[in-house]
Amino acid sequence: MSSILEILKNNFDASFFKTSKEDLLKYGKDWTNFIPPNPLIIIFPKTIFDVQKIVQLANEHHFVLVPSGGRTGLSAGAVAAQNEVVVSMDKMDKILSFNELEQTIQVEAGVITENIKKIAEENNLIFPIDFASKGSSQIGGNIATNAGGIQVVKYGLIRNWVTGLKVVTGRGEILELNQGLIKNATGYDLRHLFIGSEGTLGFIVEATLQFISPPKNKQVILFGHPNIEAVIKTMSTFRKKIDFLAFEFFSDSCVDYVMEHTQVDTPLPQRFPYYSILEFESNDGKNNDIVFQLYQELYQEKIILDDAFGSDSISIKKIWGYRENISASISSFSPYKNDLSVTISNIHLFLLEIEKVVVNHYPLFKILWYGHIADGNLHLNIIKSNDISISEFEKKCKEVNILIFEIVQKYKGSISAEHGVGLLKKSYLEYSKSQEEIFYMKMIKNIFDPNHIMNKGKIFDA
Ligand code: S2G
Ligand code: ZN
Repeated sequence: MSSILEILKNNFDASFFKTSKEDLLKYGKDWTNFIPPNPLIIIFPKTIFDVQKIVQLANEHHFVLVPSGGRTGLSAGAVAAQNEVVVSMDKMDKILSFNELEQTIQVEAGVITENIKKIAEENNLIFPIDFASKGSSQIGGNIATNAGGIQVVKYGLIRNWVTGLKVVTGRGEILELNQGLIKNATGYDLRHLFIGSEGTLGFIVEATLQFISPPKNKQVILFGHPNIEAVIKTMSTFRKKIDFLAFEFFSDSCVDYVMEHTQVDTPLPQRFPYYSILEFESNDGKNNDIVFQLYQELYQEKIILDDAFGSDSISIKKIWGYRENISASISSFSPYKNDLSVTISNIHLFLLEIEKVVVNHYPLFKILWYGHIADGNLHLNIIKSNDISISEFEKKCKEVNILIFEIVQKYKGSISAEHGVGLLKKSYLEYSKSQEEIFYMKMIKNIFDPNHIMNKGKIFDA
């Protein structure tokens, strides 16, 4: 290890490094809590050529690099537990250009997501990727995990909004992928291999991102429901008649945490087992009429039991707060997270089957359901009861994971809908990917990173 430090310090001056115990702990991990960080050193490249030099040294001297962005990951994709060299993009945070005609922005990988969204809004546009961690996540990490968030049902995943990508491959080559073109039919689109690659093929160092005109006159309604079937029935009823911007759900068990953490009152005068949030454009009131008529039908059928409507920014923010603040409100309780997805028609039976398994095995644990139900994506968070230790809790959760993932496999679902595989979900990959698919992924890894210096051990053991 000392020779690696020597090699790095012979090539970069002290301003490039952080080595204190606090910094090693801080930069050696992400938002996951179950794997202790143990990095060798943290290095902060300032240019693409610094990144290229680091990759070349890693190949020559065979040491592993862990790319690090905003460190908001939830599958330990940015955890350095094996004395790796963490390469933080914090100092590669320049906004390079904004193209008014193309409505695109060119940024370095270390730019904070929210700053990109602000620049779009300053130009009367939006960057249509929205999630709770946007204030600390970096765009490079969002792209490396193909981030989603609450507007995927309308705008898709970040993959749809990356028109150009500059990368340093695991071989140390700089590739400029797609150069911002809308159309480019010249063979394999390598950009899409790097999007979602979790830092295992190389470093994302720059991106060209597409902005779009904002929706007009957003309307938001929070509904109270008797059960999950009612949530699904509400989603499918509205989906048939309007092109909504978002449809999210959460169980009542989430509400206590959000009320405690954000000091808000109850979402509705009465508490209900489930809630959903519908966001849509008014469309000169036409959609409001449709929604109101459908609401009345669903209310008659007791599918919807109550509602709270928001059309001004304050009420919209308050309503979204019940959903967007769940993750932050529960994080201090070290929840065991599962981020699952199935096709939409399977959600109802899938959720009920998982809930049955979880309740049978976790009678004392709190079960929190929330997520992007219109994408088929459910976030299952288990909160530990006070009667057992964290390690006992994690052991029990891992035991039940097998039963949960068998149900995922039965419904041909995904063991990780949007948070990536990283280290936490690696041992369950086969529940969602065939042996043949994993073989091809490993072959692709060998092409871009033949010496396995890039985030070794993440997603799979190459
Ligand atoms: C969400 C955020 C991370 C979490 O709230 O949609 O993806 O807590 C999550 O699961
Ligand atoms: Zn999510």
